[in-house]
Formats: sequence, structure tokens, C-alpha cells
Amino acid sequence: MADSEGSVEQKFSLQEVLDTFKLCLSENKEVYLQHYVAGWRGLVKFLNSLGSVFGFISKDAVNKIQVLVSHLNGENGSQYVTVQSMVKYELDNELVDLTKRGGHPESGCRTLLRLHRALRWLELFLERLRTSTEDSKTSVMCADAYNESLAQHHPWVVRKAAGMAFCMLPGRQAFLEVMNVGPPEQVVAMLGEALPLISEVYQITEELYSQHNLLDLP
Ligand code: 1Q0
Repeated sequence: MADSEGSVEQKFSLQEVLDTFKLCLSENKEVYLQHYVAGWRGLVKFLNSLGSVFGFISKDAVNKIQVLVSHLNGENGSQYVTVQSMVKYELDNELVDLTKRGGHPESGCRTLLRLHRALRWLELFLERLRTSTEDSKTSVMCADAYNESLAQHHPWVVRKAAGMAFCMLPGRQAFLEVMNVGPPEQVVAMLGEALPLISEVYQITEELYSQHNLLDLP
């Protein structure tokens, strides 16, 4: 929304995130890294608007985003246009630590894998939110989605901290409001539109990583 001075508000909007995920897939179903990263930027913006208890999460996400952006803007940036080209380039040139951490702690492949796993959490969480009722608790939906996905890849101390942060989430109604979409029915409709896109991006990346045995990168 433009204010009286004509500047545009930097508020989170679900529509914006939806739009970036729409742009993620090329005609032949490759995933554009630039838009993938932009989608995460939008989500981080949302997370930041929920308060500083989520700072340790958004900090890690921002770090990962920055690593990918520096690959994109680096001298071999043209190899990073899609996730598919990134995987090929890094594997062909032995730029990935495959079994234990070593010379390539910030490979695009291992960095994106962390966001990829988080995308599964997002998909599960948003699906719960979409089908929730007025008395559903966001903290429970969030924790259930987390335990089913990301938690399996996190050590105890991170799981503990995440669990504590989830308890600080706003209730369902306030949560839907900060999404800036409109009344709850509209949020639900938009989630119904966004979820298949997020899910498709997830599935395509998952298959790619599985084909190349990259799902457990250290
Ligand atoms: C709404 C509440 C947000 C909850 C986010 C759930 C994820 C919890 C994850 C806790 C991460 C803790 C920080 C450190 C983790 C790293 O150890 C780990 C592994 O990396 P590495 O380099 O040590 O191997 N990193 C990760 O697993 C990446 C985690 C990225 C999480 C990104 C979350 C971004 C949040 C977005 C808010 C979405 C709000 C949804 C509603 C919006 C509607 C479209």
C-alpha cells in the first residue's frame, strides 16, 4: 500500500511470497535459484515481524540466503541460475563435501539442502494452518510440522530452542492477520493456491537431490 508520500510499505504479504514461488519454476520444471532465494527472503521478513525470539532462526536463514546470493553474484554465477545447473556444476567440479565437512563448508548444494528441508516444514505447517479451526493453536501446528520434518536433522539443543520459540507464536487469529491477506477465508483460499506451488518446488528439488545422493550432505 502506498502512503501519502508515495513510498511503498515494506510489510510482509503472503501474496508476494506466493508470487516469488510462482516464478521459481521454469518451463521445463527447473528451479530458479534467484526466485527461490527471494521466496525465503519474504518468509524471513515475516518471521522478523513476529519478534526477536525468532532471531536465531531468521539469522540462520539469512546466512544461508547470503551464501547462495554470493554464489549467484560470484564469478561463476551463470552456473547457479537453476538448482539443477548448480548441482551439476558443483558435482562436476568437486565443490561439494559429500561425506564429511571439509574444504567446501559453504557449497551451494549443502546450503540449499538446509532451506529445502525447511521448505518441507513450511509445507506441513501451512497445510495445517489452512485446514485449522478457530480454536487450533499455531504453536501446536508449528511444532507438529517441525517434529515431522526439520527436527530429524537438528540436534537436541536446537530442537529445544525451537520448541521454546514456537510457544511465543501469536494465536491463530493474530497470525492470520499479520499475513496481510484479508479475512481468514481469504487467507485459507490463498494458502490453497500457494501450497501446490511450494509442494511442487519441494518435490522437484527432493527428486534431484535424491538422484544424486545429496540428501545427507554434511
Ligand atoms: C513461524 C515460526 C517459524 C519457525 C521456523 C521453523 C524452523 C525452526 C528451525 C530452527 C533453526 C535453528 C537455527 C539453526 C539451525 C541450523 O543448525 C540448521 C542447520 O544448518 P547448519 O549450517 O548448521 O548445518 N539450519 C536449518 O535447519 C535451516 C533453518 C531455516 C529456517 C528458516 C525459517 C524461516 C521462517 C519462515 C517463517 C515462515 C512463516 C510461515 C507463514 C508464512 C506464510 C507464507
